[in-house]
Amino acid sequence: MSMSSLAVILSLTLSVVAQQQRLVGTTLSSLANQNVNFTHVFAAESVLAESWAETSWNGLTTFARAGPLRCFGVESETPYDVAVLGAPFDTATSFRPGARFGPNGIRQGSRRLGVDRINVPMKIRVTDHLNVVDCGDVPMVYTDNKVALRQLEQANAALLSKASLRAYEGKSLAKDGKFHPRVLTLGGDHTITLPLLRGVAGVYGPVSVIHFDSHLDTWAPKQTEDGPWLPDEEIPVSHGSYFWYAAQEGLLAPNNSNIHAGIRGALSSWEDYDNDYEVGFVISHADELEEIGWKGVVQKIRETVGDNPVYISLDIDVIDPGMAPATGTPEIGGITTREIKKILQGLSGLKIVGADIVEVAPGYDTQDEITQIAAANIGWDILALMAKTPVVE
Ligand SMILES: *[C@@H]1O[C@H](CO)[C@@H](O)[C@H](O)[C@H]1NC(C)=O
Ligand SMILES: *[C@@H]1O[C@H](CO)[C@@H](O)[C@H](O)[C@H]1NC(C)=O
Ligand SMILES: [Mn+2]
Repeated sequence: MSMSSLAVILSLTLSVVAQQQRLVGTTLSSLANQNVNFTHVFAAESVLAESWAETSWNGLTTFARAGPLRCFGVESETPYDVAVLGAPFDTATSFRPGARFGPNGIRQGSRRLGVDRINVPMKIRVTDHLNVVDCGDVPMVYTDNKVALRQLEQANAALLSKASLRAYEGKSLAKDGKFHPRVLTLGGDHTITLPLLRGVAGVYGPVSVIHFDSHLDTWAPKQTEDGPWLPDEEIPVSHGSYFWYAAQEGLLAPNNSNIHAGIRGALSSWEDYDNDYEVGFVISHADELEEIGWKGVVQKIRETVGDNPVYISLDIDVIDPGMAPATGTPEIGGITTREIKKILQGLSGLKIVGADIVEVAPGYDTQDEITQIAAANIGWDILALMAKTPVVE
């Protein structure tokens, strides 16, 4: 085909398109009510009121379209059952940073989910059982980790100290016998789990932790590895040592009733395993999934935590980097998103007092948001677990 005939076809095509656009424009503007009053159309009593925030890309972006709430501000008196809380903190990571953008990345990944939609494998609709709100992100300073972690600790404690919207038959697991909201925190690097555990332990006493991760995170702070630091300098908590501090503070349930699942990171020394046991954990390695399957992992987890109150902490690097590349310290040989869903389904009936999803660093994600979508769906499944089982003795 010659260049000139190509040009003719192109100009004809363009003029047809332009004509169609004019037609469509005319039809729409002649049909549309030019004076739509949005306040009226979306008023509380209107059938459209709910849909303002409940389609996938309209309204405010919250976690799985949970209602946005200014939990620390003018709406702090409004009761709820679960608060989703962002912890935008990444200044204690050992390798690539970026998890401060994790909370909004996970929210973005959750836009096709809904707390009011049926989770088919879990056989539940969260909003039939729980009122979930999204509190937005806690302000955490970027210049002083101690202050930042204290900010999160106080914000989390403020949420946990309230009474939840719903109360249940039977005795609450909380030390004060009352029913409190549960918090699902979106990280942030893994260091945030320390202040969060202080919160749940304050309400329930020591908790059994189910820790999904490719790394142990129970290492004692070391001058050589966490820095290097100069002699005599205080070594601050990092995303590899927060469980060591949690054990020192008595936040973890005793008798090795805490478990890591998905472990596969390299060690500096075989003694790391002795240290890990002393901190209070048992281990399910990623590669044993091949032999024992997801059912075997579930059995090991359930035997470990028994009937204790449970805190779930999930580092997105537990998932294989092929399915979740956007994280600070990726490790190959991870578990699949299908496996994590089966394992979470197997935890049905456990008394989940709180949870976090951490180490999502959206800057390293693919354009299709694969990691953020994986993290969001995991959060949605954890909400389903919370909906299934109230925190009752
Ligand atoms: C729009 O609707 C609201 C709520 O019904 C009403 O209060 C308001 O007066 C309306 N505004 C106009 C310009 O009609
Ligand atoms: C821990 O184990 C010891 C020894 O088996 C036992 O005496 C103790 O009651 C256990 N503690 C808890 C909280 O289960
Ligand atoms: Mn990790």
